[in-house]
Amino acid sequence: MQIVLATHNRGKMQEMADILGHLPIKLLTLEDFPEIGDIPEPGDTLKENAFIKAETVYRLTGLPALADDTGLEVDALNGEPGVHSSRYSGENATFDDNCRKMLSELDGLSLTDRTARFRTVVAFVTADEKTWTEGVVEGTILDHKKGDGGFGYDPIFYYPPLQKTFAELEKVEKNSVSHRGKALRNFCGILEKRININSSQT
Ligand code: ITT
Repeated sequence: MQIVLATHNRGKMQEMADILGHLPIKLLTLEDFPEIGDIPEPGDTLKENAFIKAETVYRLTGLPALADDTGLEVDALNGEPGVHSSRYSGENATFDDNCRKMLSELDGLSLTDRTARFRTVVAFVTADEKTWTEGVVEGTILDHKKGDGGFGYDPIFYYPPLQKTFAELEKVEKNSVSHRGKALRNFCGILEKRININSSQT
């Protein structure tokens, strides 16, 4: 079985490949399909956007497609930027632009008022199946950047149980506790059942 990871974000792509690496499937990425450009994400929810990405890639490749849509929900900002996380500081925002805007929006707030969570929805689309799972991790937005691993908002997302930001964690450590790790392990359960059913029918 082959699955296309429907993302242009290299950080995500790497994490998804690491988390799914033990499964007996061949993982392809959008780098194998350079003709597929940016996929618009007009949905109002992570689930809608995850399905838009997975369905688009399934339609264009004819292969099972797995997409991830992720948002950072900050309580002091009423859950924003959420589904708008990638363009938080503007259309062509870099990760650094978005972190800076977040730090400036929360300027002056104490640590206890800076609670937030990452939420990931992964959507999987094949010829005969559409399924999705979710993963959430709770943390706090620091008042400065710390660490140089990961991507996106990782340098400002502090994870209290390990007393580090996500950018200070080893890759394996981040995947073991992250929103994406949780969503994809839930998905692995579904996929393993599917693989077992198919192999018992042959
Ligand atoms: P694709 O749509 O091609 O998958 P994207 O970067 O646009 O890539 P999202 O819309 O899901 O993906 O991401 C929303 C934003 O949240 C984006 O800026 C990401 O870098 C950031 N983000 C996603 N996962 C993250 C993580 O694990 N750690 C830190 N930031 C993350």
